[in-house]
Amino acid sequence: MSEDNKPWSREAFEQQLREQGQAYHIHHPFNVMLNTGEATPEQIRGWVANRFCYQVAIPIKDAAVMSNCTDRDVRREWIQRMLDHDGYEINGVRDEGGIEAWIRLGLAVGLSREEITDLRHVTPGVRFAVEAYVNFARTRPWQESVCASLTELFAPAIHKQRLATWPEHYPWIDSEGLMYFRNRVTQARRDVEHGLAITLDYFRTREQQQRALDILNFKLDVLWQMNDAMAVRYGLPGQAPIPDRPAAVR
Ligand code: AHQ
Repeated sequence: MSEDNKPWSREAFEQQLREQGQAYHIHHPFNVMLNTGEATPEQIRGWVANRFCYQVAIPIKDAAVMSNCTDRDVRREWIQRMLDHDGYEINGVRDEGGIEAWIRLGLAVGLSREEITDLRHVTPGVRFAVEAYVNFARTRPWQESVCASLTELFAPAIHKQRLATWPEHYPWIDSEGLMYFRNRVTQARRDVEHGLAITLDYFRTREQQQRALDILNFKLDVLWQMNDAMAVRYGLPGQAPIPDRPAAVR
C-alpha cells in the first residue's frame, strides 16, 4: 500500500482535523471587525440577529442526528446538546438554555425579542448556509454529521476572544448578555471530546479520513458563508453595506 493510501494514525488524523482551523471563521474579516472593536452597534445587532437563525437550527440539526443514530449510547450523550440549547426543567432542575441566552444577548445589544425570534433581519445567504447544514444532518449518515460538528474544535477560542474583547470595546452591552459565550466554552469542549472520539473511530481508511476533512471543510464553508453574507449586508470597515433585497409581498 503506497504512503498516499495508508491510513493516518489516530494522532496524525486528529492533527489533520485540527489543522483545518486555519479556515475557521475566527479569521473572517467580519469576525475580526467584531472582535477588534471596529463594529458599529448596527453591525453587532445584525450579527446577533442573523446568528440567531444558526442558533435555533442547532437543536433541529441535532434532532436530525438523533433520528439517524441507531446507537443508544451515542444518543444518550448527544441529547445533552439539544437540552443545552432548548433548555429544560427536569425534577425541579431548570436551565433556560442557550437559545434564551442568545435572545438575552439580542436584548443587550438593543434588539427586541420579537425582531430576534421572527428572523426578519436574516439575510438569504445566512438562511441558505444554515439550511445546508440542517439538510446535511437530515440526509447524511449520523457519523458524518458528528464530524461536521467538529468545527467546535476551534470554538472555545472564538468565545473566549469575544469575552476578552467585547466588554472593553462595547461597554454599552450589558455583560449579562455575554452569558451565552461563557456557557459555550465548557459545553463546546465537552461536545468536541465526544464528537472527536466518534470521528477518529469511524473514519478509518485513508479515503474515509479524507472524506472527514472534506466534511469539516463543508461546515467551515457554512460558517464562512454566514460571515460573507453578513459582511455584504452590514458592510466592513471601508466597505459600504448592500441593503436588504426588496421585501416580497407575502
Ligand atoms: O454556539 C455554537 C454552537 O452551539 C455550536 C454547535 C456546533 C455544531 O453542532 O455544529 N457548532 C456550534 C457553533 C456555535 N457557535 C459558533 C460561534 O462562532 O459562536 C461556532 C459554531 C461552530 O464552531 O460550529
